[in-house]
Amino acid sequence: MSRLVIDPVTRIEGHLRIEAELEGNRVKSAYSSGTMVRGIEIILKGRDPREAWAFAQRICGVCTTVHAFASIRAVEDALKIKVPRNASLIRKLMIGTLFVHDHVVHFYHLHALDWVNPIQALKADPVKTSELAQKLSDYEKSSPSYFKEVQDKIRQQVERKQLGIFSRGYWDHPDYRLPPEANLMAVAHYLDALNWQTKIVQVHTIFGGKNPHPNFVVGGMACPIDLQSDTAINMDKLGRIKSLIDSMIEFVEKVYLPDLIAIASFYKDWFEKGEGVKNFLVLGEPEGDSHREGKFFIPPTFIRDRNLENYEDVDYSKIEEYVTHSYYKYSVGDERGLHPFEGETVLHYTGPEPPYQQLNVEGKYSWLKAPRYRGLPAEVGPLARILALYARDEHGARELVNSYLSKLGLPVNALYSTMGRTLARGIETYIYAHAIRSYYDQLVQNVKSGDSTTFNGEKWEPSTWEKDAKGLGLMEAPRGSLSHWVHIKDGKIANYQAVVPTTWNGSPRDAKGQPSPYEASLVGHELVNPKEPLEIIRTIHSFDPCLACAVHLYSDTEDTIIKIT
Ligand code: NFE
Ligand code: MG
Repeated sequence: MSRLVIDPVTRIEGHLRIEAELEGNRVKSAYSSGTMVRGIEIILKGRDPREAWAFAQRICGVCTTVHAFASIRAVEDALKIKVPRNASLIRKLMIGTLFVHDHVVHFYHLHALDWVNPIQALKADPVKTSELAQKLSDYEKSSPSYFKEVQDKIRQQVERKQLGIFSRGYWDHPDYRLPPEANLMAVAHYLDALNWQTKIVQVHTIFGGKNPHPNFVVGGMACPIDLQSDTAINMDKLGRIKSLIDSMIEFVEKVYLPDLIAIASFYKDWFEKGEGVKNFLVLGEPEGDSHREGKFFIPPTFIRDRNLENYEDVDYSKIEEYVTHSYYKYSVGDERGLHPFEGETVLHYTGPEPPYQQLNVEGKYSWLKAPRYRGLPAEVGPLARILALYARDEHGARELVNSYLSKLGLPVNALYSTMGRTLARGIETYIYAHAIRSYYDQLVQNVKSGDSTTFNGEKWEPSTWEKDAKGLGLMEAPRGSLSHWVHIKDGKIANYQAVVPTTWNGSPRDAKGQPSPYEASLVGHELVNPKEPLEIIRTIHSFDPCLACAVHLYSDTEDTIIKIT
């Protein structure tokens, strides 16, 4: 038995270490460790809840906006504030844009090079590449000269031995299977997507002033609508939004999804590997802004042991976080889980002195807590959401899944895998891209009917608030279910907890020793060459890790950071 260490895992956000025990070249067990601590939850304590979003948003710069929305929704829930319809629709437009942006960036810039080899693109014939691209879709950039230009760019980099963004890949690994033309097409789209993504975030800059970290406000949106004004949201700006939405739909339909299917067709065995924990959880994306209205764009759903027929509704009181194998200490002992409203965050580092060779996986080994639902580990994210929509037959998910899987000649069970996760993310992007168009139409209709309110100041004054209030803010973020839990007392934040997608998926083991989705998904992987553990990277990347989201507290002086009672 030998121990393989990957630290840091790259092309993710934050600091992730994977240790795997190998028997020969086969992964027998795996451990996932967040190796960085930061400080946000503690900073919120004692602050005005109306400004919490601005701090919470800084938890992460990748899923920019989601922590702001979860925070705003938690505070609005606690203070029972109703959001004007325009503001709700604008938020939905921004959330949808984030999904399309984030998933496309993940596919090309964080995940594609696990399957695509840019060096082999040099052997491609640009004419044949153009033919291939035109067979897959009628995207306008598909001429032989376009692909030749991209190829010349890569050749220059290789000849100067300055690979830049493509440096340090495992380019000699034998399991890169695409023909040269497919490699060239995918690399061209990698570069194209880099440009495209800078444009579509304008949806955020128009409504929120900037990106990352747009401006928001509890109770509505900070952008005024006035069709006669030059500076407010007017017809000009709405027209710009419309063309950005068209560009998103075009890119998803003509570039992202065709590339995804083309690449996946060479890696069909990856629809049988990397399955994870068999339980899937969606805490829910409200149709408006409050989960209390009971209407959901993505309904709260728990799927136990892959049982799609008997999916379950979600009981939010059944969420608990464990610290048995995490660098924290609970007053009730480290074997028990705590609900986020009763959560404690007391740092307790018992790991080896860095730099170290190996984690002590029998004891504590990660800065991530271990959230569990009804005591079970559960995968959150695009695959969980697509399974929930498939089970409930909503948003056309069944037809979409069946049609993409049938192109590949695969059954529904193929979703429970590394490539299945990647496909689910693509299908979800399609659903969100089309939803944005409908939110846009609703917004324009509402504005044209004479309603221009984005903020009405309802309950802005702390004197109107209840003395003691608790709120839950739900937000399906690109990587999965995000929940913010706030306790407001006498106008100030008494306690704040965020339970985050990457914490669900990338946690360490819990009190029962149950592995997390990351840990379970690696077992059984056969490595061609343990010195280049591409197989592990493929599966870990399929979850799209973000460790900054998952660990977000810090103290260098105090032992006790935050205690929620
Ligand atoms: Ni930092 Fe995040 C998303 C959130 S993942 S990217 O999506 O919330 O833990
Ligand atoms: Mg937390």
